[in-house]
Amino acid sequence: MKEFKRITVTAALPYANGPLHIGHLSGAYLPADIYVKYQRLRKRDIIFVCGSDEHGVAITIRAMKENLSPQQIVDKYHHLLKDTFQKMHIDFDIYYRTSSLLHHQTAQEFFKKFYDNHQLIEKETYQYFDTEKQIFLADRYINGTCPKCGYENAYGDQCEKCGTSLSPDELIRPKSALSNSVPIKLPTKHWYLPLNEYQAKITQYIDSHPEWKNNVLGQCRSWLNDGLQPRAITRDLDWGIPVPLKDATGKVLYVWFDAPIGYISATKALLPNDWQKYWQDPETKLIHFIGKDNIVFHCIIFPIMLMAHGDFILPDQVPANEFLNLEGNKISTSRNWAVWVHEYIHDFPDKIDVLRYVLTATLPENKDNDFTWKEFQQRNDSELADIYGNFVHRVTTLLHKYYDGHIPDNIDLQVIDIQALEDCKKAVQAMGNNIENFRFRDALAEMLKIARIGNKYLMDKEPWKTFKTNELQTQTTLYVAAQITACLALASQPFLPETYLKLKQILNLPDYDFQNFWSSNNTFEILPSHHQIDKPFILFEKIPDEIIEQQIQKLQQTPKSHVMLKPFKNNIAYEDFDKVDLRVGTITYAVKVPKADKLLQLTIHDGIKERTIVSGIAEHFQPEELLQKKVVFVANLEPRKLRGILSEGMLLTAEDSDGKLHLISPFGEPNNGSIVK
Ligand code: B3M
Ligand code: ZN
Repeated sequence: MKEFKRITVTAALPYANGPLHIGHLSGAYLPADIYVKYQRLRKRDIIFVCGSDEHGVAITIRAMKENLSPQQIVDKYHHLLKDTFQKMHIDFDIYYRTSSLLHHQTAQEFFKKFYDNHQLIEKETYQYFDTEKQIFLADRYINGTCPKCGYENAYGDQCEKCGTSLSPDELIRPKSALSNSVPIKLPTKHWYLPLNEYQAKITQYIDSHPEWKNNVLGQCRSWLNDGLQPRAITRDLDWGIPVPLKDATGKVLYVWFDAPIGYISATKALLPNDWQKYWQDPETKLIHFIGKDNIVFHCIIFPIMLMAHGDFILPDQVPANEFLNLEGNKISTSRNWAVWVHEYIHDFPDKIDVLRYVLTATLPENKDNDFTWKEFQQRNDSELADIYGNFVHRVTTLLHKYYDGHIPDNIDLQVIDIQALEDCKKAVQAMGNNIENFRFRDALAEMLKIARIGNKYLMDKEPWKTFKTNELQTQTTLYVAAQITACLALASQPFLPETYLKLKQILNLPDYDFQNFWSSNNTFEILPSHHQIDKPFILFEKIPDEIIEQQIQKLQQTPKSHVMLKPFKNNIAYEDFDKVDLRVGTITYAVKVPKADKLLQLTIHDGIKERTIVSGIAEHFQPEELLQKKVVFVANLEPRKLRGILSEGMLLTAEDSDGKLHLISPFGEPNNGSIVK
């Protein structure tokens, strides 16, 4: 393997349009963090950069949905993301943002260099244009019928029903998602990066990395086999980095053009005078940690951008993970089928390491994997509490019981003792080797193996028995057991940062050079004889069934928060709308429907008489607060019985993105019975 002087590690820039879920952590951030923490222990020259991806349609759609400006959206989520990473101890050297001036300049410089060197193709094409809103429509903003499955609300880039990726031209009966109008085609000019010109070079580059993961190579080869095409690197959008040319008003850089450059901008912000070393020196190893949906961008398109620029090194490794599912189903932001990391932190503030542990143990390294709350509990109880915690607790309490918390002498070292230490050392080395090769699950298993070795060693030597018969041996046993505990503490650092700190306190851990595990000597001493340790405490509590049940329930009755904007319905004739008799009324009485959590029985004065309406709003309003409120209701719905009560109409409500209902009330004071149209 080639030796490198330094390492640049990036983790995919998350879109600042929503919170992190466990799939994000296990796809990219956790493995990256373990890798970096380990390399820092080995004293390698390494930087770890990340930041929020704040451009693109993902942001503008979220902004529309939350009724905020794109800037407000990225501000809100950037801070949430940053805070969540910090609390999970994902220790970036910098967490930057692509809305920063420095990044805008860096991305524009790339574009300008390509443009000035005539490396771009300028092309006019016909694109859908919304005449009402007066803008060109991004693919996501066009709805229509899917040509494959007939689903009526497919997007211009993908049908969510059958999963086919589409282009807007393939949609049947396209319409604008912004105004619902039928878009027209207008010519617009864009700049393309001729990926096809790099086909040979990039194929050679991919071929020079047979050590990459199979899932990564597979995707790259299939793309290359299809043949590369010129790709537009600009868009008509009012949010993003302006194209730095005179005749380009209203045009911005395509988000996938600017986002990977964000890694470079982040490095510039971190090391204003030294950043080139980490991006341009061939003795630097560049590693991108990403999820599988980003493979092509990092293995083909970004490397082509770097080649085209000419001053940069290319990624040396792209250890992309597959997907993490949740309780047997795909994680879905729009259906809120997810474990949100900030909510986990809120619910389990003292179990940060437990989540890190379980996610690492179940990383989708080679194929999709499943997270279940039961497995979470089981791994916590039987691995962290029973194996890891139990070992540490036994050793530290015995040291206090027999030796007042001092590390005893080791005069009686025998083969079995030395063997235990050697085994631990081998486990640490295997752990390191696995991390270097991006096998984090195996690495974690080696860490736990140290605790297993320790437990077995104690069982074999039974110091609680020898204490009465052979005290010298007990001393040696506990000396060795203390070294194993300290070794476990050190090996835990990349995986379990909080547990490491606790152990550091309990063991009163002196500075120890982790590098010593790689030196020739087979045994090791971390805690010298006579060293005094602190009082032990429990590292991992078992998790009661109720807590797990609560999480499973929360998932199942999850409010529809973080939903995507629902697609607009198809057009209807005016006559159809006119059939609906909407009226103003006043609520004169409200009471909960017995044994129905969701229903309120309302009496509404409709201008002529009082009528009863049963409405599913009981979880959102107290009956009292509704009294004398003016509302809008459907007056001519076929009456129907709900829970034995005849309901004569329907109240109008608006459901927001968090699933909360709001009443629709008239502005002003129209009479009861006033027609709404
Ligand atoms: N924000 C896509 C994603 O979050 C994108 C990654 C950018 S990495 C340069 O999946
Ligand atoms: Zn479809």
